Amino acid sequence: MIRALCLVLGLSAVLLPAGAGPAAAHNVVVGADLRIAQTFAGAELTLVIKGTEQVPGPLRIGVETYQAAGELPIALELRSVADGRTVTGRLTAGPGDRYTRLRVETTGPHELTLRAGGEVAVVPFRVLVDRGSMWELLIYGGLFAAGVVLVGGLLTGALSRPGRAALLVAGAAAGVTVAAMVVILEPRLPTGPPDGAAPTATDQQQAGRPYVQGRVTTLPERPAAGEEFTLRIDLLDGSTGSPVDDLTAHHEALAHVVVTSEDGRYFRHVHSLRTAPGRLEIRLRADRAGRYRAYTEFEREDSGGQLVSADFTVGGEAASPGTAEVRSGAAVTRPAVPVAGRAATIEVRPTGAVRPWLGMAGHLIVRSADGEFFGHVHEMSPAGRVSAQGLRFTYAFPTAGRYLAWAQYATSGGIVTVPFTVEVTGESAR
Ligand SMILES: [Cu+2]
Repeated sequence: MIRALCLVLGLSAVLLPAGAGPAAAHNVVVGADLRIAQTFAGAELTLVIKGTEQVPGPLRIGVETYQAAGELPIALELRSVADGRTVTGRLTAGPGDRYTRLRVETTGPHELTLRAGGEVAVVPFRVLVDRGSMWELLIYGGLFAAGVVLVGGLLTGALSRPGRAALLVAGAAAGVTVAAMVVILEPRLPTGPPDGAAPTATDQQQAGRPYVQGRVTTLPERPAAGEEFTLRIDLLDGSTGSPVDDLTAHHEALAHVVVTSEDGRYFRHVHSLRTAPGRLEIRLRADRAGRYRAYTEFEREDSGGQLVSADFTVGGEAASPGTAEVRSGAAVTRPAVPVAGRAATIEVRPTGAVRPWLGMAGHLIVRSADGEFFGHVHEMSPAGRVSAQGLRFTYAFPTAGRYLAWAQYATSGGIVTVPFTVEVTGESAR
């Protein structure tokens, strides 16, 4: 009997760590990493804030480089919103992953400021730590009680009072049973919010937050071909008009910005920097004059994804109208001429080992020839395990016509963009 109890105790000890699962929260998950893509001084980086288990304690902060622009020194400043306490550090982005540690003293809202190449980004996030649930107390409490009663039982047994010893052993068994049940059930039991979590959203917020009005401007107002300019996206709440500053990281970014020229020869998929509450900015350079369209994808907390698109003009010498570059064989569509409204498969053979980027193996960006329609499709194979056929995208083009498409993936050498065009036929053509 006692040997059997010891076995159960041993099993409980083995099961315990598995029971202490991470609690989910918006934007950050306790014990998990926050990953936010940022385009900094022409480099495509992903800022990583490692999940932490202990506060006060060190917070690991790093940058992973997907498209390098040489070595890029970054000054870091971490500020607690609650008490204003600030710590500073340094990182140099470059090939590979670079990490440093900054000490955090409190849980709750923080701001991480990054300064590099004359640009500044302020990333808001929350430091969350699991509070330890009441169920864990039950586990430890049950085991502790069992231990005490068991020792009592052994001593009583040694003093040859078998009746009382049996009673105490039964008590120990009850304690172990409670602990074991909680260990088994714990992943399914309710836990409180982690320490540092945002106040629970109101019912109204949970039903979805108001639509965002995007105001897109360029600085200068009319950029010149070949010169750097800033694309600014101001996000305003559709009902109050105040800045929208509750973007949640989706596909590893606060916002995904795609800029294409009217003819599709210019294509950039970049990750804007948050420069002020509700304000996103990205530096760009367009080499030819003409009309351009910027598509910005983002997601508010407790709300679905949203797309804001806006046109702007780049001045200078008028460029001769061109057509999107088509690399035959780089992308294969099945069927060769997709039918509107029916799923088609697009296969892209990568040039090297694929490295997951923005949380997945590949991205496909699709635009109608006139730019009015914009779609973003994801490769569905598990990260890091791309099939022999290469990257596979499944997509149903909405209407017949000509589409411009760009497949993107990352290798250790950088981000590869494969531009191609797709002619889509109408249902009746079959
Ligand atoms: Cu993106």
